[in-house]
Amino acid sequence: MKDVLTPEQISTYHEQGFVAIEGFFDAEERRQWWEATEDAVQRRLSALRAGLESGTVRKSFTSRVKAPVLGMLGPKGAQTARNALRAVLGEKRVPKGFNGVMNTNQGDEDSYYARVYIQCIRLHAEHEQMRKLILDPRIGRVAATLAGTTGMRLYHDQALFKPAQGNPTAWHLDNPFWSFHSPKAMTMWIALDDATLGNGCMWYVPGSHKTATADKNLNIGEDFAGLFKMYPEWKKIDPVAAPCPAGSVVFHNGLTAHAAGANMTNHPRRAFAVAFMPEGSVFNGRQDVLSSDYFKTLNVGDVLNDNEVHPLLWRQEKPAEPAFRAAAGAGAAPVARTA
Ligand SMILES: O=C(O)CCC(=O)C(=O)O
Repeated sequence: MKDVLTPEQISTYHEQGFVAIEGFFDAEERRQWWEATEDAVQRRLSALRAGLESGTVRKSFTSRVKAPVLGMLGPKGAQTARNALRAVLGEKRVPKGFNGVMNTNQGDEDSYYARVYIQCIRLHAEHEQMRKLILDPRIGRVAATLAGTTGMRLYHDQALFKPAQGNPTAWHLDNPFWSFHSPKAMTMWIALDDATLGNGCMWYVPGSHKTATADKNLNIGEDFAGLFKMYPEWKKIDPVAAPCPAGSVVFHNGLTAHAAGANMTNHPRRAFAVAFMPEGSVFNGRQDVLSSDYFKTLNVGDVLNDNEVHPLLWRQEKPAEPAFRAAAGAGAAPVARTA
């Protein structure tokens, strides 16, 4: 893993609001990400199919972004679905983040949003190998260093598989959807396949994170460019594409405007996104991806520090007291610790 950042990468991230790192994962790491994600997604979709067939899951759809979109039939239905999920996943325990929604947008596979991408969220909570990959502290350290924070938590994670001939991903911002607001919120988008101009690579409006606000955002739906009605000043900025080979990643600020084109090819464009929350972030009242059980326990202003829901990925050790090389005597340079 290319987990040592250059000063140029850090300054590009702050100036442009995104930075692409080609070959971030080596061939073996890329294989592990690909296999684990594919397995986790297939298990989730099997659980969904089982739920639909047994009638415990209601067929529904929504264009709301990044949200669990399958409503269950009340608490009893949720319990049945938990059991269905346990049966499929062979799990002893269903994680706290699961409250009866299937955490996927495939409830109605013919809906527009279901054809933007197959979205399966919170895979770290139910798939051991995914958990290991996502919670790798080197990733947390890179994210924290780029964002300029002393600690990073996982906000959520999601597979985003744009199907063959899939719809484009409309222009939007990430952080305004989330349950906390922070100018240091961030997403790492991992290309599991080569991401090209033809199959729906990411696009960005450079510098847009500097003028975006938490109260103006657009749901990912059929209005592809509606965000520019809210931020007409961005029409003057040329969007930049970020095509990249499989194994590359793009980090983007949670306030940077981004989109992906349609998949014009006959093959899926598979990606995985990790959403980061700076340590110390507080609840803003939005439920977003939080389970209803957990959501009910929160008050606006609470620090989101439940390790089961938002695992701490990395925290900078307390900077040491200025240390001096013993032998060097007075006037020696302090030994600096950096993130
Ligand atoms: O993969 C896509 O099409 C969109 C990804 C995205 O919007 C994100 O990761 O924030």
